[in-house]
Amino acid sequence: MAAAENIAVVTGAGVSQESGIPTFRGDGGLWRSYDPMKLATASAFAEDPALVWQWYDERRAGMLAAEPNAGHLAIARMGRLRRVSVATQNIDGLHQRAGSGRVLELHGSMARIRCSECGAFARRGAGLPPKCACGGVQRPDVVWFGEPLPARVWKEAEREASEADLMVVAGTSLAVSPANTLPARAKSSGALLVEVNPERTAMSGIMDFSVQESASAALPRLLAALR
Ligand code: BJW
Ligand code: ZN
Repeated sequence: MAAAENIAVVTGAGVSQESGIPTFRGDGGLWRSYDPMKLATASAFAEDPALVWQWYDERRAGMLAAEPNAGHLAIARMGRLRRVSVATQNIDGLHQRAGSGRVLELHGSMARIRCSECGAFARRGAGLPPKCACGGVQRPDVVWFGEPLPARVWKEAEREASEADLMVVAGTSLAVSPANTLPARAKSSGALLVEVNPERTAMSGIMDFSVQESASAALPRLLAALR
């Protein structure tokens, strides 16, 4: 690991769990009595945009109140020792707030809002659901099931995975594609794969090392190993 020059980090909801942000799957994976897997879809939004907005409003409040944890900070510090990219599935902005420079937001950001009709990025309009100046309904600039990832961001993430000599996969169940194809891509280009997750995942089998610990415990130790 210490010999690695290019490090591609891939993260998911688990890295923010210790900042108090609930993960999608597993414990605490329900919002009121709704299944987030059903809310994070374009069809849920089309059916009941106000409900989906309430979910995002609550989560945004939690994300703004949260602070980066020792895991986010360790990843940011890796960026001072090596060339590091962070492809995150999270929309919470905590990697950037921790100081990571090259963050690829695969599933968008809760900080941006765009119109579902004309595509304009704007401040949040009035009402629930909020409306754009064109009269269209505004939506969070995030990626729901069935929607493509932002093309440029995805291309960059693929390139980083192919060029990495070490990939660190932290806090993701790797249940969602295409983000979950990045480890196999890195491995086929010769990267060492290290997973940080208290649980085994669908892809623990292809990892060179599975560190079964929380992000805030394991990532500072990986940082120390690079020093
Ligand atoms: C800790 C920890 C600690 C806990 N420390 N670890 C069949 C039908 C329909 C679609 C599909 C299908 N089969 C495949 C698909 C494609 C689909 C998909 O993958 N579905 C699967 C569920 C089956 N994917 C898509 O639709 C994607 N788009 C796509 O494929 O487009 C193709 C296309 C091309 C051209 C035109 C049109 C389309 C889009 C996926 C978008 C996912 N969106 C969400 C919401 C984002 C916005 C938001 O946040 O609200 O992304 S869903 C949700 O899952 C969110 C997450 O980013 C994503 C991944 O979850 P993540 O981060 O892995 O979290 P968890 O909760 O699953 O795991 C947490 C982990 O942390 C666990 O393992 C814990 O153990 C661990 N943990 N505490 C470290 N302290
Ligand atoms: Zn509009």
